[in-house]
Amino acid sequence: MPGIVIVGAQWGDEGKGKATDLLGSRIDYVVKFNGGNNAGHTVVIGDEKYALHLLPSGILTEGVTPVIGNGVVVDLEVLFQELDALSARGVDVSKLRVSASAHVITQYHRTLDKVTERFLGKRQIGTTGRGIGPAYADKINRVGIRIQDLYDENILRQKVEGALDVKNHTLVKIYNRRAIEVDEIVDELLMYAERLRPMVADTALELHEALNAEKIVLFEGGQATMLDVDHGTYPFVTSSNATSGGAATGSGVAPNRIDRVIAIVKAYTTRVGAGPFPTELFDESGDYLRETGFEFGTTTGRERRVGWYDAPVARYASRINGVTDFVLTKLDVLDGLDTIPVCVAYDVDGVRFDEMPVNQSDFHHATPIYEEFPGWKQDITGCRSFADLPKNAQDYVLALEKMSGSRISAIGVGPGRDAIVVRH
Ligand code: 2SA
Ligand code: GDP
Ligand code: MG
Repeated sequence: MPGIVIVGAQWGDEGKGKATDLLGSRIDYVVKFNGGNNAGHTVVIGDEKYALHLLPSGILTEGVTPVIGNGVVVDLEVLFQELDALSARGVDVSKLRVSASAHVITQYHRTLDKVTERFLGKRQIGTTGRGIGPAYADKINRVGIRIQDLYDENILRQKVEGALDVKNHTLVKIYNRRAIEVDEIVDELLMYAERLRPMVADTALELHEALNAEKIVLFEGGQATMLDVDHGTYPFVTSSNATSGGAATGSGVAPNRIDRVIAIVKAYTTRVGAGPFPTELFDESGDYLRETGFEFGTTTGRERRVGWYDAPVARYASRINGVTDFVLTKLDVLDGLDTIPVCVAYDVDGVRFDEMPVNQSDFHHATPIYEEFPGWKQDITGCRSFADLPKNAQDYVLALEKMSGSRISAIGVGPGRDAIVVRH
């Protein structure tokens, strides 16, 4: 099984970073295929806590070659900050490969992200403000700057001129901001070019050759299924394909080379930013989940919205991604609860929906239909096998598995690297 994809099944922060790190010892390459430094993956190794944004989590495992694929948008300042910070902590970052076809995020993307959000007022998406959407918009508009452009100053200048043409007009006339100088951007990008040069590669070719040589390649998805620009809760989504299909387009590896799709799903649900969230809680159960699960953004520190497990969302993720295995995380967070409601279907204006409604307004009106499960009221953080888990916790997992459409192969019982129950 040389090609493995990891994706988030819900709205992100399911614990993908930890799952990637766990598989790390068996893999040769970890590829980030979408998003940029909007991601926030926390990995806890012993007493050390690492928060990764732009770099793939696999960088923490010795011997693994981390790859930033063509589908990623790269903020070079952030890239070098993260590399320096990891180096200073003794992590070997020398193997990093960066696709020559990945796009860069520049100052004007960050500015546009922030001013557009302010301009949207009540219709705000709640972006991370990292310039992700505007960088992908440029890519699709064919005015993006790619890593390879940094190595021909003439071309770079022409492309930056092209990119700023309409943007300066918008910045000055609509947003009342100053125009951005071409030189400012060219100089900023060229400043990083030489340091970056040895990492720049035809990563699609390198991965193809690696797979031919029977190497194991892990594709690490950023954000999650419900934030996917095509399959998520549009327009309240990120601007890339966070589902398993994105692993192919965002890396240049063909879909038929992908053998396993692992989706990470939390034992409850969280969401950051705006958009529909049927099982959202506004009461003390919500406070309990947020505090016990420490649900605050890894990138922005924002408080995450919290709610109960939503089985139609998990089933949808299973179908859209072709999930072969689920990793259920944060089961331990439910330890203190008397009963645990699970959303099994939705009521939309009197009509029952067992599957995710395709129409946005139906999903906005969806009220969860709950089934209640008894809690186990016991600390499970020390459990290391399925049989160690209390009966009620086992039943909860088995019920979720039945409703969610794919096998639950592993269960997270704490933040640490070893706090996991693997089901054989
Ligand atoms: P953007 O910045 O354009 O990608 O924002 C668009 C939407 O995507 C959501 N989004 C995220 N949701 C959860 N986690 C993310 N990463 C960080 C983390 C978030 C943080 O791991 O904690 O620190 O705030 C992430 N990145 C993007 C975002 O909330 C918008 O709804
Ligand atoms: P990602 O974006 O999917 O990589 O997830 P984040 O790192 O943003 O958020 C997941 C958080 O949950 C991190 O702080 C992890 O350390 C933590 N975590 C992961 N798995 C578990 C688990 O099974 N139990 C508990 N209590 N925490 C976990
Ligand atoms: Mg995260």
